[in-house]
Amino acid sequence: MKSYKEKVQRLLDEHEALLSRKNVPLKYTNGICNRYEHPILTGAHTPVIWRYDLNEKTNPYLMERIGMNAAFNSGAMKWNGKYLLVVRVEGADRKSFFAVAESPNGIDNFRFWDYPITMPEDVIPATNIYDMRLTAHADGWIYGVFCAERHDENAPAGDLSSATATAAIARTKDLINWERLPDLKTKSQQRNVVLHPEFVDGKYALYTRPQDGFIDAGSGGGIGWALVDDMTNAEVKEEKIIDQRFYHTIKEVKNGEGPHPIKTPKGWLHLAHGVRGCAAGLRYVLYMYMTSLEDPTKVIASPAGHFLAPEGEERIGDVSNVLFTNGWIADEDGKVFIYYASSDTRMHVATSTIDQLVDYCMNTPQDGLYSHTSVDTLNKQIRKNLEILHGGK
Ligand code: M1P
Repeated sequence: MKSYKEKVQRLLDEHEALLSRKNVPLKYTNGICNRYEHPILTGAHTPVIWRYDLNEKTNPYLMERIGMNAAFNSGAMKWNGKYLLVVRVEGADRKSFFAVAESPNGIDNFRFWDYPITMPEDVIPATNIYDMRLTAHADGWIYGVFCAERHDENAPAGDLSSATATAAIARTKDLINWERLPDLKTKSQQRNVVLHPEFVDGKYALYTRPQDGFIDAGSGGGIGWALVDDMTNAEVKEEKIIDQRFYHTIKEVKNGEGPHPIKTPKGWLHLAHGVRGCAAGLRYVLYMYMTSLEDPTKVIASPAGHFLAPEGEERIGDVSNVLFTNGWIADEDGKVFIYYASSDTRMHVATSTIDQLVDYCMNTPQDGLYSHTSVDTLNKQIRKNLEILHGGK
């Protein structure tokens, strides 16, 4: 019979084994990026001290008192040489909150800081907050822009599902103490709002995702662009759609900017999610595009189709058939760590380089939007390859 102390030690040891598990790249790669063997974070990675009351008197059965359901949709940044994620942790009570996890190498050994982030509330408290995009802005602040969800007060009596989505804004210098700024003022509901890292024409620039309803983009949708004067009282006065939705593509139903774009000598490199509907429900995949350095609203590269789609266990979870991203880190040597979540359940990493991703964007054929244009594109490549293999015979 194990003593209480021994049982606690066993919990801690098992948790440590999970946290320190080595992560290795999968052998198969499509030349664009590498996936890894294990998820980097799950609900089980959250600290034992969050989930268990370790006092024998108040928890004699050593039960999990506060369940942690999932760890997903994480913002990312390099901070004091460490790879940092601001994770969307979801408790068993379905509430999401933010918590920082850090890793020495970006691919394994992610460990949560002892305390989650205590995010100050806005004037009207949000029921749920999630999906933070981090931006270390040229103005010296680190901004976190995230979704604040509230029950729709105009919903008919008894409708406890209708909600509203607003872009919430907070800023920090140390990722511990956050100053909450007023939510973004805008005509429509908003999710997936992302702050561009540089001033544009002396203003702050936001990627937006106007939407008619909480889930439906409706007549809205597309990735928008808006300039705002002041982040302490941010208001979208004009919004221009820079990346449209199209019929019968991976972003037919809706799309949304992922993390803020990475600046490269050839243009801004963007990672986003696209959504389409099917009999099984919504399918979320990741895609890329590039915009011009001179005019960040001008799309200069738009490879067809998805960059990453759910595979294997990624397909299954609380909201199946979903990949979502809101964080990536570009190292000085050009290595890129792409942090993505699968099925609203767990976090993964894939690695690539700026050169590979720019090549992917610039040289992957665009979507011609018709079956016959896809066949034309394919035929061109086949002809060129036959020439190489058989010298034109
Ligand atoms: O459940 C999939 C995703 O759905 C929403 O994203 P979007 O509005 O872009 O479709 C968000 O709730 C997101 O957190 C979630 O992962």
